Amino acid sequence: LRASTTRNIGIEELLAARTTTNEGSPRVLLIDEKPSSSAAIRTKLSGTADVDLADDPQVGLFQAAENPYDCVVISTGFAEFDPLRLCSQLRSLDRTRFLPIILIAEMGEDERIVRALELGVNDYIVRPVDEQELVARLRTQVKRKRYNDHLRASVTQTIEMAVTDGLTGLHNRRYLDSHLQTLFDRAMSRRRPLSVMITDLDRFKAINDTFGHDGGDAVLREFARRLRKNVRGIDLACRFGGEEFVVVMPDTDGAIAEKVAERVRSEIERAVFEVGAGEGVPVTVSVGVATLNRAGDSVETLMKRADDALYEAKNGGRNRVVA
Ligand code: GH3
Ligand code: MG
Ligand code: MG
Ligand code: MG
Repeated sequence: LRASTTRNIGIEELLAARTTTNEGSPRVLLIDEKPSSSAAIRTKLSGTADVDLADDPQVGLFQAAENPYDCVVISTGFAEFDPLRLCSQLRSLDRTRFLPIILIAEMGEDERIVRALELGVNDYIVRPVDEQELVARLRTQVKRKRYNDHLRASVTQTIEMAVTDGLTGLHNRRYLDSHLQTLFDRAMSRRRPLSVMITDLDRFKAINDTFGHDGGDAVLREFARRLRKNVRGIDLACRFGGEEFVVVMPDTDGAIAEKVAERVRSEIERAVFEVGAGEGVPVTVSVGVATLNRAGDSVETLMKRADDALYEAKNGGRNRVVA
């Protein structure tokens, strides 16, 4: 039942990401100082690609970093600038690290070509430039680049899905487990405060019973939205499981954490939650807060204290914060 109502994540999204290939005309940046040469190359590529021209290597470098090109074509023979330096600059910038580079070399420049290939140039062509050869080499590079872009995007997406809760879009428990220790260690070594709060919706079973599982899910999504709105960007908010959420707050002492928790509690109580067509249901939440402030504290003791505080909030009548 859960799987059918939770946002469908997984293989379908991955497949979708892989089949939406970018089929537009390749965008090429030609870096060439000589107008006669650049005009000739441009003509040869005119039916294949949209070509921008940079007649200055440094301007070209900047342009390549700022625009979504599919390939850079560098013509050798700059008067005062080593084209190989341009190649290594392109390879050292994050924005152009994976951008294909094709070098157009003069006949007899074998040594320079070898060095260029060592620097990460993907392919080269020797003058006089044969149009069909240039087009074929360009197409190969663009195809490879686009395929790699898609692989990179789907790997990124897979990683994001693995640490995201599908229902609420918050981080999931796996992400919390892998980051809490890091945040804890950082706070310890910098002698900075660190607080956590655990929230648990009150009488949530009754919401499910009355409005169905989908109604319950709608409440969870809205709860997550209000929670996120009331904590800072650097706070780590996650769905811990079911209707329990955890927020880790770096650089936050107990007094501030309690205020944040109280703000969350009152924002939940303040307005009814929509469940289906125009139906509003009042929701409340109980919150336990704990702060890293004891010698010998660990992630486990900190979480235990927050959990004990939550238990106390429940026992004390719910819809309250215990810090
Ligand atoms: P209280 O916390 O105030 O003691 O009462 P409660 O009714 O909230 O009690 P409990 O924490 O035991 O119940 C949580 C319920 O949340 C049980 C489970 O069916 C429901 N639940 C867990 N995960 C989901 C989910 O993803 N969607 C929906 N709709 N319900 C869920
Ligand atoms: Mg619970
Ligand atoms: Mg419970
Ligand atoms: Mg509950």
